Amino acid sequence: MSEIFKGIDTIKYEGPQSKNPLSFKFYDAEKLVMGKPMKDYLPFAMAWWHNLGAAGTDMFGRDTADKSFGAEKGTMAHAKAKVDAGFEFMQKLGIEYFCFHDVDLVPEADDINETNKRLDEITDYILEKMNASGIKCLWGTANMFSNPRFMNGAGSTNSADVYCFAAAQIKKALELTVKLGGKGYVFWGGREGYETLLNTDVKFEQENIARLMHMAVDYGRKIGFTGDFYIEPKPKEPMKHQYDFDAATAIGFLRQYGLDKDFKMNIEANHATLAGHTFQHELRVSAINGMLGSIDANQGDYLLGWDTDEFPFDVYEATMCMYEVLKAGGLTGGFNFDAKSRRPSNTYEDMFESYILGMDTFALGLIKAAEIIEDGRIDGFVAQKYSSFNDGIGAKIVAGEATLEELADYAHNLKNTTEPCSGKQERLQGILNSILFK
Ligand code: XLS
Ligand code: CA
Ligand code: CA
Repeated sequence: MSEIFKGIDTIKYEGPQSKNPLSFKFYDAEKLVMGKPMKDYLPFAMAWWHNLGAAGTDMFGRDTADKSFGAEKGTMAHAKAKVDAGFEFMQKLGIEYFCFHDVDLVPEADDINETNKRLDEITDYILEKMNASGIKCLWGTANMFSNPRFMNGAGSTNSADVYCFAAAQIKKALELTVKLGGKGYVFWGGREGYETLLNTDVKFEQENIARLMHMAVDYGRKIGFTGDFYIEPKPKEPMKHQYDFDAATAIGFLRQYGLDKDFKMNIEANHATLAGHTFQHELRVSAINGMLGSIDANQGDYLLGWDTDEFPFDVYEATMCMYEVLKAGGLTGGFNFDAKSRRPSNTYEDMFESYILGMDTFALGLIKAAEIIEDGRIDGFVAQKYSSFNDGIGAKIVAGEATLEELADYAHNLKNTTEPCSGKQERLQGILNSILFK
């Protein structure tokens, strides 16, 4: 196997002063942050589909990048060339994980049995590469949205036959995830939703999705999958309305159908903003419900209303993300760059520079989030803000020992309305800036 990314060596940390575009400015794998090496906080993953598959096609134009990696597209030789390219790429960047959909790995055949044979063959090859390199699988998933049969949904389809096809794909993708030692298994419900309620039985569709997820959990546990199942919320696109709208909705669904013990959230930044939330909001909602599992690290564009899947460069967002992750005690999953280089960024060098940008952005976010926590002023302010609940009547409320009558009596005896303290938003934003730009 010959080198694919010729002229691009292993990417090294050179520090923020370096002018070398093919170097890390902030990601220094072994650097200690709050007592632990940076890489322990940041299990980065390569998204097979974007990095090795997406070549720039959009609604208005065809590929701009060459991702044939020297083989004819649509063949098993190409599937293998992608494996070679992917492992060389991850090794040169020091990325320890990858994520995949079934159909990212091999060209899908008309017959599902033939597709599965191809999947067996390619995962044997991937496993060899994993054993030789130490690279691991973060999560696997089944693509149940591209094939025309899923036009009315997979778990939410009207057709029992299509539902069975979805089950067959999940079964195989779970087997592959177990074979590759994946830490997680993702459900992203791209076509689980509706365009109009005129033709949709929402209750029936949601119950059927839950049934499919239960069967997936049962089968996964049976074949030795001990990791987390994830729902990846997204409010829309491709459907007008998707059932896993945001973290709160998905958590409610999981609890309603008794799936909450096996599932966590895979939060994607771009999906958060599509739902009208900040990335941090979705992480916080997941974390306080004990369901912060994994992250799809990308960003959207506030001027565009769709899922642009850009490489993250917004340090504010990355900092607040890492603040949430640190406060939650880390992730059981990792940081999957579900992101693609912009269409005109069409060279091999751009593939590397895109990942360098993403990894540096999260490294900087980690450094700054640790500084916020060590500084203590923001956490200190929040603790102080609620301090009236630390003793007296407040403590009684929190302990669940107060009655409504008692609180009313207490209020009636207060001479004046006491003022809640100032929210000090501007001061806190100033602190954030002073930590970010010191
Ligand atoms: C699409 C999703 C998808 C999931 C995995 O918007 O981000 O790529 O991450 O199916
Ligand atoms: Ca996306
Ligand atoms: Ca995603």
